[in-house]
Amino acid sequence: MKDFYVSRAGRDAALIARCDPVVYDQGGYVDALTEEQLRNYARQGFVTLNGVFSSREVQALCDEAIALEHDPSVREGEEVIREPGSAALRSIFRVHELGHRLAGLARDPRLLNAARQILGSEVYVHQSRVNMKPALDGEEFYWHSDFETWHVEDGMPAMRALSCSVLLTDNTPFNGPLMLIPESHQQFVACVGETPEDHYHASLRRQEVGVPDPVSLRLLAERGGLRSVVARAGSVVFFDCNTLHGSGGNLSPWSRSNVFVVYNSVENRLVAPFGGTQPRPEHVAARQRCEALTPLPAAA
Ligand code: 6CS
Ligand code: FE
Repeated sequence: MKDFYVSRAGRDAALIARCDPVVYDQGGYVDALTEEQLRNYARQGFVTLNGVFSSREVQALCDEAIALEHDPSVREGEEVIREPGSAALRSIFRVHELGHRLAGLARDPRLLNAARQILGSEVYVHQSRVNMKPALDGEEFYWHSDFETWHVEDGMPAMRALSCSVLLTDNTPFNGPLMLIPESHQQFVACVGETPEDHYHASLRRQEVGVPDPVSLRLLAERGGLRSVVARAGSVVFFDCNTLHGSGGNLSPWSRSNVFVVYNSVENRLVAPFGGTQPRPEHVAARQRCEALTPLPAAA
């Protein structure tokens, strides 16, 4: 399969123009987002919807995430990633299979139908996680394109996937809110460096390989600016697999917890990693369990 997005191939950094649509089938596959929301998503590479989930729904999801965080069998499992500078929990992966309410969230029509509309097909969960960003301890997620990793290390062929971040706590200017570079989804930043074997053990704690070079970052930030998603719990951010994003450390005394569900098109299932390394495990990149999801009935 031709590789349109060569990265980490021992060459200099480069910007490669995206050759995949952003919104497939002009959003005609299913009705979910408004015309304006779709336009915003296509133009800037993300869209924020405020007040999607009620405080009762958010509280129930929070309770489940906290229960997972304190569950001894989960804490010892491979799905748990700890902070680089402490033993505090940074992320729990595969939460859509570990938690009942989180499983329902992945099939909630408010999320799933938007993903089906944008990706123009049926979809499955490529990856899910809760990023806990604990109070005073949660370190940054450096700037990156998820697609660069999912293409090179997971074998995701095309840019036909998106992340849906549901805010479980208020995201404030002080607790490390998600930051994005508008319009950066239109350029693939080819990264320098080689991928170490089993790279995910390090990269999920602190990513240093497969991150954009400062010149490319500056160029794309000068073109599109920087946007920080400061929003209330219950808000949702949909962002394209190739939109550059990151988040700062949490210096506030309150944790910032967001759950991420990554939807991939069933037309874009993983092949052999384009970087030539061993495929990453199932809890980080689904290969076995990738049947199309059916939306749950809308909440009454
Ligand atoms: O490697 C990955 O799949 C993960 N890394 C980052 C920094 N974002 C996406 C994903 O959680
Ligand atoms: Fe990411």
